[in-house]
Amino acid sequence: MEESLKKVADQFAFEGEIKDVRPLGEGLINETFFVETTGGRPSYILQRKNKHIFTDVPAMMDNISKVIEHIKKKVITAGGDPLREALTITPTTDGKLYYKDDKNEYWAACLFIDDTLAYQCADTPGLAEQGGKGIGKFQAMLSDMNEPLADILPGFHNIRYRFKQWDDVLQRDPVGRKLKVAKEVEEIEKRRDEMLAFWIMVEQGEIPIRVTHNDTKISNILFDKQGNVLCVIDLDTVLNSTCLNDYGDAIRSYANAGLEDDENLANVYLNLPIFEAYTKGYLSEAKSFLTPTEKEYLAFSAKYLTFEQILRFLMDYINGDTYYKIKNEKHNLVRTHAQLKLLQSMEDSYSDMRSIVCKYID
Ligand code: GN1
Ligand code: MG
Repeated sequence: MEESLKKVADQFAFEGEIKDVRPLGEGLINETFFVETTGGRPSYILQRKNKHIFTDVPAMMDNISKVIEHIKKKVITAGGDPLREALTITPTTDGKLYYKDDKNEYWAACLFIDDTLAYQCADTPGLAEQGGKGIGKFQAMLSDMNEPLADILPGFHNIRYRFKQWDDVLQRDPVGRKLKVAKEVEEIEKRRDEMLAFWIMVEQGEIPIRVTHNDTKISNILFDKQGNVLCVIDLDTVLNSTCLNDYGDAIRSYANAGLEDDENLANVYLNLPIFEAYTKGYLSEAKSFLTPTEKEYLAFSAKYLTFEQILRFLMDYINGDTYYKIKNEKHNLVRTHAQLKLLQSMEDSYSDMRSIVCKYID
């Protein structure tokens, strides 16, 4: 184990002696490590938060802590296990929610939940249904949380804000890639009005603002070994936004028959049985609190979030790969193409998607 990592880990109130600290996971933003301790003590997750993206880590950790506290109360009232059905932040030895090191990097830690599984794709409808239940339940537990959260990522799923960034990057074209992606740019532009029209409904209050997760891909849910959903993880992006973001982003991830960055586009399409299973699970928990307008826009939100992700990947490519971690210089372009293929497949299946949602609304 790296000496510098051990030094950081020593700042946290971990039980037992630290035996090893090693890299874990596939996040596109933060650096994540697994902390193993001795003597049958718990393991932990240690993360270096990306301070260029999360510019106010103290406010982010405060949001996470408030959300966790609210969820734990609900779990306890329902007779569940608050250490397994919710994340638990491990503070520093001086009781803080994060540690700032001598290079001004921010670190945070939480308890590792044993005997759990995380997935990169939803192989079976059963798993997708459980994932949908997990997000529906997460939102339901937070539906009476009135305390506002700090807006640590302004405009995160706001397409008006994203188009502002997009117009700026296209105008600057800092690494001269714009002309090479003229066709892809055109795919964004031809959907601009349709996507903005949805966000106007949010701005006008026709779609309510709630407490939401905002990064609901399948790898952000833990399942137990029987395949039941246990708990939602990666709470960095908990914000006040629309529930439709969470549903749409989850469909983008669960119901993609291929990978987010699949190089073989033949693998990528909307898997309707998985879409149906996720929707069934989600609505079994969420239909009691969603408004008729939210229900009406569920299918659209899958297109919206997939579109937004295409825009973000392509914008990062044009901008010279400053946001997402990449494995090679074409990576953001490969991601763009895979997500565009998924969006086209959703557009082809849109009337089926709407009929499926209708089946589970009441
Ligand atoms: C990022 O780092 P990770 O994997 O949790 C991103 C999400 C994207 C996702 C795409 C703060 O999430 O918005 O949907 O990559 N998070 C941030 O896989 O930008
Ligand atoms: Mg995340």
